[in-house]
Amino acid sequence: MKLAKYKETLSGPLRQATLCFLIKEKEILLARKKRGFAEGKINGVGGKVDDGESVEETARRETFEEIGVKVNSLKKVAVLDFYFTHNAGWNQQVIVFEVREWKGEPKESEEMEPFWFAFEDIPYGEMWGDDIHWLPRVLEGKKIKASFLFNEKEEILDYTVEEISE
Ligand code: 6OG
Repeated sequence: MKLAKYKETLSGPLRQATLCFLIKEKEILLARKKRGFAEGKINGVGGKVDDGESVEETARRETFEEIGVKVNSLKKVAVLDFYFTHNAGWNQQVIVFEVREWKGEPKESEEMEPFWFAFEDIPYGEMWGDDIHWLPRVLEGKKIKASFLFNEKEEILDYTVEEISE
């Protein structure tokens, strides 16, 4: 199945979620998800946008809930559209932010266990399969727009990745 064909089967906009990566020098904060959707995977921190919330508000709320850190400034670095052939309920648009200024030390919560990784040691094998296709470019300072179609084994069937100037 190709992305274009799959998208023809959908109606209405994607629900939105956020994803934040704290960065200090050449290290990135990633966290192991302890429960729910994608349990066991390593990812940035974030979650679904609630009704009436801006994506920036969601990013701040989720980062505080998941790792106890207050975000000072957010920079939008990517917009990722995810589609799942077997479960359209998981389809979502994820707005990715880089965070370089925050208050507090990242700490474990019921949902997330955070760790710092050097950029060259990012554990892509334990992350969502899309990450290797865009995160390295974001860490080089690029802004990315991408779409991914996954099958029931969470394998990528089709994807597009482009750099944007916005
Ligand atoms: P909750 O449903 O737990 O929020 N997310 C993804 N992140 C990456 N890197 N790849 C994906 O490929 C993703 N799908 C979702 C968005 C889910 C969190 O996981 C992110 C949210 O931060 C499919 O509330």
